[in-house]
Amino acid sequence: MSDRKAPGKKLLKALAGEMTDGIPVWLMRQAGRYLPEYRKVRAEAGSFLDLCYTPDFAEEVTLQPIRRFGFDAAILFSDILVVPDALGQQVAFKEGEGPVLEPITDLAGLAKLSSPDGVKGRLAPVYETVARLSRSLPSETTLIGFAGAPWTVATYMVGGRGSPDQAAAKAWAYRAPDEFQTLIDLLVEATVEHLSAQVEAGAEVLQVFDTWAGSLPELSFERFALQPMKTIREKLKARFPDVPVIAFPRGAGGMAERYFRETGVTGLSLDTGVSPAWARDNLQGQGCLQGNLDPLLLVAGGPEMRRQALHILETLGQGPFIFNLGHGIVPQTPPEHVAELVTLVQEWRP
Ligand code: 1CP
Repeated sequence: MSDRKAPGKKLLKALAGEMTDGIPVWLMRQAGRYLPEYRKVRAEAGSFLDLCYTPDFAEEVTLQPIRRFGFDAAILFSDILVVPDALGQQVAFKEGEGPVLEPITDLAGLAKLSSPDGVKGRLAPVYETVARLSRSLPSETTLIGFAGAPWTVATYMVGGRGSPDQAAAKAWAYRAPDEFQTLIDLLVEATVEHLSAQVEAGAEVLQVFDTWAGSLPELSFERFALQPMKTIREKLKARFPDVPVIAFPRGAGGMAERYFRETGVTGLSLDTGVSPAWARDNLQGQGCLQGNLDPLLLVAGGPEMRRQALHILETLGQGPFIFNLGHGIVPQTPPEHVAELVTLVQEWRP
């Protein structure tokens, strides 16, 4: 494990429920196409997966936004779909199309996947990137490892690509819930292995992205979003009692309070639709919150971006809080707007 755990790191303090001098800030998808220096390395790497699996390149693009903006955290450059890739499902990232996988829609498809124990071996280059980052990051910067939540990863594995309604995964989950549960259970195991290996390589905080949690109706949300996160959290806690876990159950809405309490995660990342005052009154007592500026305000910049960022800071900045977006940075974002936002957050005091 890393020896970089300087007690003074602002992001770790906020996750420990402590007040910090200034609110820590990082942004989901802070490495990516909106940065010219990313596009350069991306072109050199060839395919997106080659970028993820080449430690020289992956380390470099993780560090780029830290150099430019001085964020309090660096998030490992990788993708949630390296897990299905490591399980032996065909994954490709097609230019202008996003991820394309060979869909798995039944038990016969599941039977072709390899065991979750093998994930650690096949993703060795990813952990090598984590180990390098843990040496190369500035001492005040926290290193975040991550994975997709089982439901969100399953939507890509079953649908074969991103979809607006997750219809393919829902079709299976509703037609044969116990069969679909087999896939979720496999992903719980693989996710715990993948996250554990990142901690062993030096990750100090883990974030689990459940991008499509909000499309599930209550009973399915309990079974396929809340329960798996609770199990992942328990298993990680048994192995690494001090490593904080942040969950991002995007679109959880009225389920957010139960989700935060019952999963036992350290921090909850709020999507753009959550009212900051509601979150302060109903969630912040349970732990650290993170969020939730609309990424499109960051595209627009100007007075409206500043006004809405201040609204979030003034409402949530009295408790343990990490400033972030409500979803990832989009490619058309001007880097100057990011610089302006970071300065605004860094200078803000209650
Ligand atoms: O250069 C490119 O063309 C690739 C674009 C890209 C990038 C920059 C993809 C393809 N993945 C990533 C990196 C990435 N993905 C990170 C690490 C870096 C960072 O945050 O700075 C992380 C944490 C992710 C997580 C991820 N991938 C999620 C969950 C979070 C979210 O944004 O909702 C999801 C759903 C994915 C799948 C994925 N990977 C890439 C794309 C275009 C997509 C979305 C596909 C869709 O539209 O459904």
